[in-house]
Amino acid sequence: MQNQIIHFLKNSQDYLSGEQISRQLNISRAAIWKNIEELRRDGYEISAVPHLGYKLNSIPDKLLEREVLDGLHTKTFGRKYLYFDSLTSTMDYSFQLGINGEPEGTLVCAEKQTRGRGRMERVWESPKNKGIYLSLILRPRLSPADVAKITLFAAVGVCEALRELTGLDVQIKWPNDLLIGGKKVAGILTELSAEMDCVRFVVVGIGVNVNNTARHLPESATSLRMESGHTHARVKIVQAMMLSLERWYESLAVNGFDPIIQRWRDLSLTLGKSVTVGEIQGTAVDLDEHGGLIIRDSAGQRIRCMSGDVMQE
Ligand code: BT5
Repeated sequence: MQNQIIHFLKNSQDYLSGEQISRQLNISRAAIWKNIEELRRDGYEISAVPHLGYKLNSIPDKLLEREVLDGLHTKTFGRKYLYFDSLTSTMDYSFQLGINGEPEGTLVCAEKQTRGRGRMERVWESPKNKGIYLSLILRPRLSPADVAKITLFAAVGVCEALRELTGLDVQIKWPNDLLIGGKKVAGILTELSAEMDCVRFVVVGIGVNVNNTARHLPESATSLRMESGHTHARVKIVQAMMLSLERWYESLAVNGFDPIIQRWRDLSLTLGKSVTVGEIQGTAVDLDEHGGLIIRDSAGQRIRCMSGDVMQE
């Protein structure tokens, strides 16, 4: 009912009388009032003037389910949406959902994380209402050895969505960083539950710095706001990321991994650069068919890395 009331109010330039709403939705004036109160508690600013009715003045800057689903053009990704004011980490919550059999495409989102994490239990700064912190459950038909592909697929999907929506030059640093001007704007974390030869489910965690200021970020990081000079609607970014991810995921099932690798190469900040990954030093020359990074060392040998932190020029 609240969704319908908000829908009416959004589509009305002027005041909408209680009588109009009541007639269209077939509910009492008292019920309208009760729902309006609940919407206000969610943060919608709605003015009520006697004899005129209701008017929507502002929508809260929150990733509420009704806002994310309104304008989400996916088939499955994000259609089941679980929203929290605060979680320790969207990864922990989603992993439990995965174990409980939650379907592919289920999306978990939190306004802040108290123990947001990166790889190897590193901290992911997750200040309230500033960034996007979400986890998506997938059930790909992949062997555990191929799970690096999921990180690359997600990097391509998120990178494209951010580029299209903001016009900023977002690039991918192997394997899981998205950078603008050499600073990290988003990170991806892939965790899986698997048996010997098949993946049960994967949780793809995505953190994007959207409206953060430098005060809320490590020095090596940036945000969409810091790069563009203005704030961004986080709801639109979640919607665009889900659509882009779903398209690339469908492509992965139908066309295999090659189109993703090709797109990854275009968006890559790593290929062609001098890099160091652990003990290995050389030039990053390509990705292999499993998503590993191929480095050519000074002796001309091609070495494959499947994980690690890349230090690059
Ligand atoms: C990542 O790890 O880049 C993966 C980050 C994934 C975060 C999402 S948020 C939703 C979901 N729930 C979670 O708990 N996690 C996922 P890694 O490559 O290990 O990078 C971590 C490093 O990035 C840290 O050690 C810091 O140096 C830096 N860092 C921390 N917070 C950052 C931020 N907000 N922006 C940019 N860099 C950050």
